[in-house]
Amino acid sequence: MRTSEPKTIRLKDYREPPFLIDQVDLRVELFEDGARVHSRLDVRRNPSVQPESELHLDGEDLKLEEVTLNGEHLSASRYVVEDSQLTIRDMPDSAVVGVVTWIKPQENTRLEGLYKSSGMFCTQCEAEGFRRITYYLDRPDVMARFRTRIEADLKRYPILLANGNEVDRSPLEEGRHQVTWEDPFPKPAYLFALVGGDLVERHDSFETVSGRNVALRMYVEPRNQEKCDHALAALKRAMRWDEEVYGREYDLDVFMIVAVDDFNMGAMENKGLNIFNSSCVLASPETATDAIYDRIESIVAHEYFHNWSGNRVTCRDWFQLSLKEGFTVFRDSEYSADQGSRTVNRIDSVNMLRTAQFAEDSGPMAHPIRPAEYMEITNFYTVTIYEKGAEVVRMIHSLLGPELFRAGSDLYFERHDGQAVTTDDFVRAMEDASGRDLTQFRRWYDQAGTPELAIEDSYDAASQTYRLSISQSCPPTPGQPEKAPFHLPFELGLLGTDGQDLELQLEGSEPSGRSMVLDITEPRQEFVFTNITARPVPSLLRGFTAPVRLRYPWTRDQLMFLISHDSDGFNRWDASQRLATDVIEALAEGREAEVDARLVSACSALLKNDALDPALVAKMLSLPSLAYLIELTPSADVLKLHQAREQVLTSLARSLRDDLHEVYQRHPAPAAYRYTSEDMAARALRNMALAWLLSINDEQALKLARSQYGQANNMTDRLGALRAVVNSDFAEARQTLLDDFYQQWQADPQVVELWFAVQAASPQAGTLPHIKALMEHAAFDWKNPNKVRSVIGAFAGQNLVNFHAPDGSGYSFLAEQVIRLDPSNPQIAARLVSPLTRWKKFKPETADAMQRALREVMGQPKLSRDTYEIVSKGLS
Ligand code: B3K
Ligand code: ZN
Repeated sequence: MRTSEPKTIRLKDYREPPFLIDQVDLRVELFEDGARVHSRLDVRRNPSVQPESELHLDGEDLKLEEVTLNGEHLSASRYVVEDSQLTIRDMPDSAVVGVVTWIKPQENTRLEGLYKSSGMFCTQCEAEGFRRITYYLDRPDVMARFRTRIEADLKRYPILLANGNEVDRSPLEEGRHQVTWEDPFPKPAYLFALVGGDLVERHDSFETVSGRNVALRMYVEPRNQEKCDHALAALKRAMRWDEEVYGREYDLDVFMIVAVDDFNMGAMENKGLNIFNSSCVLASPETATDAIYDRIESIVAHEYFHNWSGNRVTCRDWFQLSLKEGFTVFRDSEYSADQGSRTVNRIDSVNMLRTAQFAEDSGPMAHPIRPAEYMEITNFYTVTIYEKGAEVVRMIHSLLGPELFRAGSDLYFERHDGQAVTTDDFVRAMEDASGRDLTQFRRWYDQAGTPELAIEDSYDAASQTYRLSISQSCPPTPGQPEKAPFHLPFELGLLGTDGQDLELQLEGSEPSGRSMVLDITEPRQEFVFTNITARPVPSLLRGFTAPVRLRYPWTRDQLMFLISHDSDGFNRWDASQRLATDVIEALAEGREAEVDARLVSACSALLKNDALDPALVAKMLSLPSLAYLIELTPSADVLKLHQAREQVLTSLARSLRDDLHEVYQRHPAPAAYRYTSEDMAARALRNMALAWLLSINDEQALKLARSQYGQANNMTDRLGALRAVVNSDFAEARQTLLDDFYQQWQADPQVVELWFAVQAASPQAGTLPHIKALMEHAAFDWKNPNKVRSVIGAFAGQNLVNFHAPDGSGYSFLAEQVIRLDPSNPQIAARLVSPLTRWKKFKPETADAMQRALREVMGQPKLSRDTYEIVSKGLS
């Protein structure tokens, strides 16, 4: 166990910084054994706070070589160096503070600060990485202009990049050179970036709405130069979209994207110099699946959108993280919705929210989108801050409507340009522009937990009225036993007996169309609809207008009816999921022995339905994931749920075998790969049919899979065939294809990661001994987060039936890996351990074994702050 508990940082303790920094001049010398950072900071006292005589600069893992004040060496009595700070005594009102530090990027396995990834230098400074480069006021409310001069060996590192515009370059002695960059926009240090490497450059350009020409450049390792087209095309689409939808124009002369293989997360929005995990930016039809194409589209847009929502207007402190992340996720998901099918896009987001965020919100790490406290901020880059944060912004959008929302965002950007602000400033701009009062709505920012809406209804034939009552409650979360009611928009429709939407008229009001948005604010509200001639089927929470759980006693016939008729595509899908969930739960609990024929007929009708968007059909046919089923079940028995789900899958596949073959034939692969909604939907249906057929060991489907695998001109089809075979009982074919795949793609790390994940996530192939064997494989690399995620992360996060093996072996395995990883990369270790913290969801024996594994981690003498926070909260 750690000897001391890490300090808890609290929002209520926030104070303005006692000093400000206007200008930063950096000179970074890159060498093979380390880097020397010369920094000159123009520091002045913050006029709006009580003067302090000491200047405290943050620093971590730095070797201090020199301190100067206004160019004079500082005597040792004037400063103190401690573990995590440099203190300068008797600080004048303003001064140039000079600091020289020596750091070791080569040994930086945490991948925070300046580090090396496959031979290139790169940085990651959010949230608190800059303090690992030099001593600084490393907090987002200190915004400065940066000038960065990078010096390195010309041959090894011909490309030297930093934020802003290039202002100077020249050769130096001993085969070295320097490039100097200047960023005219004041920014917090977390947006600082630097890159040095031997990279190839792909050029493009973009003309902004006001006619300025922006150079777009993408820097990658030479072997990846053919994999840039999609990201560059997505970038240009995103730049145009932000001009059109938000009136936001890009502000520098150049926008750069760099791909690096070793990266703790997806990408980083550094000003003018976005750095991406290779797996989130590089793609070609042969190497990337449709899902990866979509992911790249949305992450490129997300990072670009941060230029306004995050960079020009940034966060005052890290408690405000959702200010930039929630808003930017909302922006990127609307962007993606505008590129393809809005409904399918919404389904994907909600699926993720209900599986991962609802689980977080009901677990020990539950926190509001503006948390009140943290030990390690890196642990708070969560699905709550991001995805629930985006849902909260979406609710403001629904409550205000698109025009007033746009007026609000215009006001927000205009009012706060160049400032570091709070979520409250964001809501206030929305209020001021719209005239709406969002006082009660603000509770979404400080109450954690997923609200539950219980719906009751009754129909009165005599008065032709339909009554709907909506009651809300929210379960307690750590530190918040009681919750006040939320303000939320609730869209609904009523389906008449013919399946058409009825005209909606609330008692005492004018008719309001065939779908309406109710304002929910009270613990219980009742709505009476008039002129309803027969009992309707309600279509509730259309488009998922609020991140809540819905309770309504749907009958299976009502769900069947919604599946066939609901005019809201999202709710059609939702009904299909509720029907399948109900059938699976009944089997798992032993209430039913056979799969309800109604589910079979609903799926059969879907397979034959030509009128619906095939992409929606594919989503409706996908059974709820095991993770989602667990999330819905108190005291979950994983094996029973898995078996029930498999029973449904195989019984559907057996009953619909001919239809599935027919669907497969009806969607042949076109000659060339196209990234279009239409082709992607066809691929989704084709690969789903294949997977279903292989789940019943259909020999004919195995032939189809082999030939699809061999002939595919794209990775979606190749991997789809491989995955279907890997998950089947055809053990020999599985091995043959896996070996072949590795042979063919071993030189491409991104594809090898897919190869790892397909095995690690497979209930069939991914048994614990096999996972251990994968970790011994030559391509596995402990230092590369993508490899760790694609084997250990995929096992614990996606291969739930093996991870939750009844003997607890999955848990102790995970604990062991977390312990091993924690000293070198605590951020990844802390992420990896979280599945164990969900123990309360499971039946008692399972919960006990999971806690034992957590205690094993907790017993380690030198646990990082990151892992300590997750594990200690996870045990409470
Ligand atoms: N802002 C970064 C995330 C940084 C995570 C630091 N641990 C990427 C993004 O959300 O755009
Ligand atoms: Zn972001």
